[in-house]
Amino acid sequence: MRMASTDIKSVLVENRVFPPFADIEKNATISGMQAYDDLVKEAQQDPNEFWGRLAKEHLNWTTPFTQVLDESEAPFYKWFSDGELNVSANCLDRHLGTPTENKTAIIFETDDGKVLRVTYRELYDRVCEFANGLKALGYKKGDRAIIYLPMSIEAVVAMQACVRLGMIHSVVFGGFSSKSIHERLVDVGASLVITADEQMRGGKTIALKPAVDEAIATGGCQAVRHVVVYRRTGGNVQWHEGRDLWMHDVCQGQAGPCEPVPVNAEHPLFILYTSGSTGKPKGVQHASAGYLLWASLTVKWAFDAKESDVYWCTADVGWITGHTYIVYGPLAAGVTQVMFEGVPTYPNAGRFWEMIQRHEVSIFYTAPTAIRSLIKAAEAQPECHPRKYDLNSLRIIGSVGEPINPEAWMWYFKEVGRERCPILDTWWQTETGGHMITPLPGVTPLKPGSCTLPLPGIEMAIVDETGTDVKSGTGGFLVVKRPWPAMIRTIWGDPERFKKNYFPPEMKGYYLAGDGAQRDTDGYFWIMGRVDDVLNVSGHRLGTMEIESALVSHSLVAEAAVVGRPDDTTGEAIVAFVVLKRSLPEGDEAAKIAKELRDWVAKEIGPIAKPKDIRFGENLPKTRSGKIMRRLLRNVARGEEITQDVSTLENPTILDQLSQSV
Ligand code: 6R9
Repeated sequence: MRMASTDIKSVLVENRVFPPFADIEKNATISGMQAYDDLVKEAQQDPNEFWGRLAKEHLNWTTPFTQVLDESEAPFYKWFSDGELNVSANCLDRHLGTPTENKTAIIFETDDGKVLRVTYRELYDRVCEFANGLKALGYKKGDRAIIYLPMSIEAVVAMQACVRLGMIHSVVFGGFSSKSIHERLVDVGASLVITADEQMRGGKTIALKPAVDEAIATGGCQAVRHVVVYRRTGGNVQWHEGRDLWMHDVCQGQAGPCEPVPVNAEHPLFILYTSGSTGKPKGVQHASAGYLLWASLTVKWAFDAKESDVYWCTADVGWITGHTYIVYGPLAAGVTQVMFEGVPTYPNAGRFWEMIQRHEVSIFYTAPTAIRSLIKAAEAQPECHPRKYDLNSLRIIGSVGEPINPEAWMWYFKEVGRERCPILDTWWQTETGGHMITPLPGVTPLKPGSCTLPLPGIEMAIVDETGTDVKSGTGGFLVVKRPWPAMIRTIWGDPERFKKNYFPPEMKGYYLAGDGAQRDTDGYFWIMGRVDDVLNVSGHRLGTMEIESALVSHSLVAEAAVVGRPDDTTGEAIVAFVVLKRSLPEGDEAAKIAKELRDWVAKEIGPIAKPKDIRFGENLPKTRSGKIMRRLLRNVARGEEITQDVSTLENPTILDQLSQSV
């Protein structure tokens, strides 16, 4: 593991503090520092009592639990494990017969600006209809479904319908390639795939079904019985009779209630793949009750969601943020939310602000990468500047996915939040299920660039390589000292990797997050970025090893090393150092091969994994034992002066070669 020590200088000299706004504090669910401290104390004094109380208050159980936390097989923790419930019933059925029943659940805006609305009642009806259809096809509790859908009400319906039957879904982001779908299909042993003909993004049509067809044709997917296709555009698709079914045909004649299947609290709710430092992406497995408890609780605590709020999370349902903060948390909390099919820059870079104005959004949650690109766009096209729009409806604005630099934070605060909306810089991960460190709008004084303080019940710490707490102001590894209900349960099919990765022996039983962090004298957390070989490009997690394996699987490539380089817009950019099996290419030839390799990576993993910069060399810098000197390559990628000893290099001229961009 490496400690990231760069890129944080600007945040460490940050000393502005913004106290909570009185109007927000007055009405907040958790109001005032005393209320926060009381909850923190309650959780510390008796965690079982604390979590047990919340699980009773916020979830509907078909069989109540009698035990809160079971540590007998740590780190395979179990929560509420003799209780039973259904997650879909906790998102939909619970609102029937209440005023929420006829409230709008989702305001869906298409890429080309059409607006569709469903109430909680209508969403319930649609989920039941589709779940009945799946049941009629023989799907049942425990079966796995791969979902490869665009942002749509149908995506929510598909996920909720699976969960209603006790099925386990694994959503694959629409930007991933057929190869990525194939890996996940085989790994989860899916018997069902739910996809669409095509998706619409930024005025363009992008086919989805061919990637599924290709993935299944690759082989090893005998378990797949059906491919259910949502007709989004009506574009041409190849049809496999007997296997492929239209979603509307599956729903045909299936109207009426569908009994939610009660499952054990620990029943896997979903598997979501994320990149790790080694090998293939890992299937993060979440459990039903603990995850949903935290999803709905953090919507109430952190977003302070109220009856009258219009909430909008701009993430895609293919990522954890879309799972927790679109599909599960807001529905369980009965919130009205906006959901968006398209991209922030179409038809122009004012789209987000225009949508906030149109739908009177009061809680807005997006990623630093989007903010940074919209800052640039606003400079280039003044008509798209947020100041041109009426953003008075906003009350709370949030950020997730990567560190938000103080400059971007200030712009977001001033230009979008108009200096009257708190920014929630929420730190969390696919593995944590929901927010872990975040300001609370009615409690926490804000410091630009800091995610501030842990939520009540979450025991965060920063430790050294022996698992010992470090002093404030010293960098170290971010860990969670006590289990929490929404934590990852295991890596699907690989419990050993789960233990090794997240609970290494030197960490004394703490959960190791994989991020470096520091705490200041107020106890505020400052995240410094990953300490493993995981890159964060536009908020997307990518393993350097994954990209390297994709590169070396190309017939021209002998060896490849991938590192990250800071980037103004995407946070980090991918730089690939490549040794070809042939002689060193030059000029047009080098450019041609670089393009071919970029397209190759897009095909192997997905366009998000395309290296921004490819550098060719006759060799890579290696230690005497043959290890690639990644730290040196990181310096080269950043164009930094090389200060370390390179005398052991066989051929120092390769550093000059590798400094040249194609
Ligand atoms: C929710 C999500 C997790 C990694 C995490 C960290 C980075 C997320 C952050 C942040 C600084 C924040 N990260 N939120 N870094 N400040 N507010 O993004 O999950 O895709 O699993 O990524 O993202 O490095 O370890 P995931």
